[in-house]
Amino acid sequence: MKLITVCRLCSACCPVEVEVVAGEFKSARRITPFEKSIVCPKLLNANNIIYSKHRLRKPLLRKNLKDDFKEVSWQEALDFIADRVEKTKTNYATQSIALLRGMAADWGTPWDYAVRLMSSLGSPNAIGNGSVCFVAREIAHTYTYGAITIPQIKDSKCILIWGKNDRNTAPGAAEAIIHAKERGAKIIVVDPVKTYFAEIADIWLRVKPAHDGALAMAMIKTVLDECLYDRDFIDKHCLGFDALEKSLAGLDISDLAERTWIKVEDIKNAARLYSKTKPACIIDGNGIDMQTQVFQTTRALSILRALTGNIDIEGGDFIPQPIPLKNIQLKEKIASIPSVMLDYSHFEKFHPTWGLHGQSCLIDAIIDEKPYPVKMLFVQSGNPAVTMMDSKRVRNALERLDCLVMIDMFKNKTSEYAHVILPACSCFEKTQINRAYIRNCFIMLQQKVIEPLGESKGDIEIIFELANAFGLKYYFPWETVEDALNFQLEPTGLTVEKLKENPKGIWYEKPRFRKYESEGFKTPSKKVEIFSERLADTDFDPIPFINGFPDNVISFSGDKAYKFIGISGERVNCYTHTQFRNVEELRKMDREPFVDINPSDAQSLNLSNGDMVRISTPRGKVEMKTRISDVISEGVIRIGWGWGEESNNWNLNSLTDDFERDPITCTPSGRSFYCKIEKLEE
Ligand SMILES: Nc1nc2c(c(=O)[nH]1)N[C@H]1C(S)=C(S)[C@@H](COP(=O)(O)OP(=O)(O)OC[C@H]3O[C@@H](n4cnc5c(=O)[nH]c(N)nc54)[C@H](O)[C@@H]3O)O[C@H]1N2
Ligand SMILES: Nc1nc2c(c(=O)[nH]1)N[C@H]1C(S)=C(S)[C@@H](COP(=O)(O)OP(=O)(O)OC[C@H]3O[C@@H](n4cnc5c(=O)[nH]c(N)nc54)[C@H](O)[C@@H]3O)O[C@H]1N2
Ligand code: SF4
Ligand SMILES: [Mo]
Repeated sequence: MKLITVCRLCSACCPVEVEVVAGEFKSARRITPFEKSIVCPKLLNANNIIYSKHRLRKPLLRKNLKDDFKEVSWQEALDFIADRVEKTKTNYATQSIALLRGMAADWGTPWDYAVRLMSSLGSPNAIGNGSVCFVAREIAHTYTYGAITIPQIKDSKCILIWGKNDRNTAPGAAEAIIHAKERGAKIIVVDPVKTYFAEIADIWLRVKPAHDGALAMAMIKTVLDECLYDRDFIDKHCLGFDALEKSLAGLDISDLAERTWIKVEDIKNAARLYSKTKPACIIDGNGIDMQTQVFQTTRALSILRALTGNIDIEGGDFIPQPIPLKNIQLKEKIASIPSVMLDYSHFEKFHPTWGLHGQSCLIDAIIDEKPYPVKMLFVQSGNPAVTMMDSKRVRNALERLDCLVMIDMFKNKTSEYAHVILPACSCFEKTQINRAYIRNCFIMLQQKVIEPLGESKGDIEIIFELANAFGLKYYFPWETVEDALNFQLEPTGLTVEKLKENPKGIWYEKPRFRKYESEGFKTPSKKVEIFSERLADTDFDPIPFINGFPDNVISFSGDKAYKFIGISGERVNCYTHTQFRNVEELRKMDREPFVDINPSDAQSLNLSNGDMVRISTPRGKVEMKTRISDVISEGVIRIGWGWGEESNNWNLNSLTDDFERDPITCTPSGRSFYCKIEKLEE
């Protein structure tokens, strides 16, 4: 039997066709509208992931961290958790119970139920990891023109790829870029690394890591100096153009260029190509996330889109038309309780259902007990002991908890600090609606194609079980997950049944371009806010970098012993972050992590390919083999990402810092930090 569903083995959320025989997952392939399709090794090995011998099939419990886990019944696990919840409520407060979400369970409907559980329990602390992922960027887009835009890649004539590596991380988007390029679209890449698209780009700007803000402002300055902007769009729909002009007057483009390691002429050429080729879109990515200036950098890119009139047009950057699902998060119940993120007020307000993604604040609250202690934590679909910045600090925090409950398909490094692990099933064993399919007008169901393995359950169902155990059934009246999804779908007139009848997805409404002409933008002024009153009112730069350009490479108080810029390694096709290295077939494709180093640096350090090196910062160290190549420039090393699950010696986040953060999005830098490199003798 062939069934269509959504793959959620990574956040690309590809539509896939699955072959199921006698209830067993056999194989799957991506569905793509493009003639040149990309094969995904994770999907090819989905059966090896689903039926892995390491999959958790029953709940695991231990009352003390020094004991071994024992398999127990769901009832026993839930009773234990409910008892710990009661104790935490009695000894502390409901807000001392928090939930930390990684990305794997998705930010669509599964996130809604997780937040609802915390709200009904009385805690505002449902915390996601989006401050180091795209949510940080989403705030900046939203503050500029009301929503995070969607690049209309396939119809674009000029694609500016800024810190995104779609060839490895989002095959559908990569196919669209290739499709557009074959039809004559120009490609500009901004990346310190020679990626697949950098190699085939018309212009590649090899930016100094974490200096994208200065580069974006230099491009904006060129657009203004050379009158390359769309005067009509600016006059009618933008606020603060004059203020921008004024703030740029004193900027010297050669000074900006020097900061970014790029020649003035190359910056100007890129700005000219982008603004003269219409329509153009910008694909911004994780390369600017995980930077301590992600907010203002993204604001600058958003302003570049607006100046050139590329917003909400065919082939430009589309303002999405979200599917109007019912908001079930019950946040009104906890509105009066401050969250652990109280110092980041813009985060709380920017979106009705996104919620809070400042995971670093959770660690602060556990360690410093400010604004109050957090004592009990649920970790759903995440591996914070490895994926959060400054692992030592994170582990120190996890160790202090009275109780840690995990919801996961596998044991991972974070499990070392867990009392209970509830077995989650894979994406192919559960039904949900992912954010990728509600954030815009095309909706598609991730439908269950096989039954859950052993006693594992879907993430939403697990939330129902927990709610029941905590006496919160009143807030979770649904008999099944599908009933709950139907309740959320009510305002749309759609049902799960209808989505199943249309497994390839439904256009809820047709995309409407230039919506701003009749509706304005979803900002307080209804205009594109080049100048933001909201930021000015709270003493943040109302125009990006009006008060200068901080050096975003974490310098650990400027200690000169650390002179290389370390950046976070490639996301290889065969893994998702720390996942899947326990799948032998995938491991064969990529056995171990490397430190990429430029030939001239290798020569001066007397390093040959394969030599072991130690990389250190004041936070910690890693030891890996060197790989000499020009994928990175002199003075920069790229350190394998996601391997901390295999060995503490390979954990990139032992090196990173969690104290310097973006003042608006709470983002620490997992991307760029000064470090030391030493050759290890055999
Ligand atoms: N230095 C540095 N740090 C980084 C990054 C980086 O590039 N460099 N990347 C950052 C980014 S963008 C992100 S999103 C985070 C990722 O951080 P995490 O979300 O913590 O990353 P994963 O390693 O993917 O861990 C996911 C966990 O979820 C489990 N899982 C998988 N599917 C499911 C499911 O359906 N349900 C449940 N309950 N569990 C499931 C997996 O077994 C795994 O244990 O890391 C961030 N940290
Ligand atoms: N195979 C696979 N796919 C994935 C994931 C995975 O782990 N594995 N994770 C998923 C998740 S959660 C996310 S968030 C996405 C992320 O997907 P992407 O946004 O593509 O993220 P990355 O590949 O980490 O980084 C993008 C590019 O930024 C560049 N970069 C690094 N530092 C800088 C900088 O300072 N400036 C600029 N301009 N560029 C820089 C990197 O060299 C890289 O080419 O991928 C998703 N897809
Ligand atoms: S890229 Fe691969 S793993 Fe990620 S969603 Fe698509 S098919 Fe699944
Ligand atoms: Mo992410």
